[in-house]
Amino acid sequence: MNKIVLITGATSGFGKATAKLFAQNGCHIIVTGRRKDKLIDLADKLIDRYNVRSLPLCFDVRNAEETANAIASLPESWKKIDVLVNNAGLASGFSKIQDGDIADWDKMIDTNVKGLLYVSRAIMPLMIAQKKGHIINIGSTAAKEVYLNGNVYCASKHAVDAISKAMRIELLEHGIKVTQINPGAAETEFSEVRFHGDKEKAKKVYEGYQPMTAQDIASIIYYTTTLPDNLCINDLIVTSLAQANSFYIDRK
Ligand code: NDP
Ligand code: 8X3
Repeated sequence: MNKIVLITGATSGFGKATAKLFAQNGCHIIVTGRRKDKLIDLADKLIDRYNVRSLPLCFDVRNAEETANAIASLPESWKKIDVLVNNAGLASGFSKIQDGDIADWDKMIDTNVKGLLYVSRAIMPLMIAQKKGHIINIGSTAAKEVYLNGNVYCASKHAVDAISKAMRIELLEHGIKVTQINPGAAETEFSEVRFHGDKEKAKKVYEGYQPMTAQDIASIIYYTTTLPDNLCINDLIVTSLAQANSFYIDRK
């Protein structure tokens, strides 16, 4: 495939699995995240296993300046980004608004909404200059529905939904594809982060049914990049067979 792909949040979960799958298919990968050791380790593995180029780029998407500087620091050959996967994100906390922790809200809004914007703001001009590109925003079923205690996380993902729609309109004349993928429950570090490291609570989220895996989501992300140039999957919801939506999971 030989494309250059930049993936945010590649140290874990969907991002890591996506980096591996694109590399397996011959793409060159810029892996980003905050955990430098994991980024370096992943980039080394991609190079060794798949014989592709890979560049670790460590930055916190919540920091506008750090993000802009990191993208600007890319060597010119790496700036020809074909695919941007805006995946970095998190849920933090699970309580009603009246009981909510404001630090959790800031974290989610700063990462899921502002971080996605900062990364996109830095990369969209590069794609526009190339007159091609594909932006894949990771939404959620929480971008489409609101569930009890999901409030600010759902709001942040609804914002991603609006941003994807805006990008699609504004990038139309530049021939740049914008895809939003909205997964339901998938077992990654996501729930552990949401429950602030409480592994027991995190495990319960996935009990009694078969949740999706990071590899499942990676295969869907990859698939959307394999369509002919004139086709774009705009918006896609994907859940495990046991999940109907945010409210109904068939737990045995
Ligand atoms: P993980 O917790 O496994 O991975 C999250 C990734 O985001 C990590 O690589 C983390 O890297 C990165 N990240 C978080 N905060 C920042 C930050 N401030 N700056 C840079 N990178 C950051 O979760 P998932 O793989 O499950 O989640 C990926 C995306 O998918 C998120 O947007 C999430 O909201 C969404 N999603 C997840 C679902 C699920 O059930 N798992 C379902 C629907 C959507 P690091 O810590 O190294 O910075
Ligand atoms: C992650 C899925 O149901 O926890 O976005 O919101 S859910």
